Amino acid sequence: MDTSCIFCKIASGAIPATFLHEDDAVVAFGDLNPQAPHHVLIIPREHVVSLASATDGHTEVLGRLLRVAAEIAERLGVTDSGYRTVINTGPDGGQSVFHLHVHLLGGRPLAWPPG
Ligand code: DGP
Repeated sequence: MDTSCIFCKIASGAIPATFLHEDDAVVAFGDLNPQAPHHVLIIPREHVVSLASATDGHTEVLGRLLRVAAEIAERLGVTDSGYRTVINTGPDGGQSVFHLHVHLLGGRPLAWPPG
């Protein structure tokens, strides 16, 4: 745990949040600044700064993040309409919180390419 990391504090329960999913490795909660009717963040409990700093040792949890995203999408009822999963990495990727997270966005058509 990185005591200065907001997502570590959420994952540990130090900052209260409503989890849409929690298990030993992963938690999911709503984005503070939603960009779609459904906007969920899925994060590892472990403090991993970004996708760029993940290692082969994180292969299982990386897969788990995506499986949990698909399970939540199913529960939210957006599997058929579709949704987007995004991992922003580093400055050009638009990453603003330096704890690896997958965005799950759904509930409206999403433009491509992104800005
Ligand atoms: P990114 O730009 O990819 O690093 O996305 C970070 C997201 O995290 C952004 O959409 C806003 C969200 N966020 C930042 N701080 C908090 C917080 O304290 N709680 C929640 N739920 N979301 C947060």
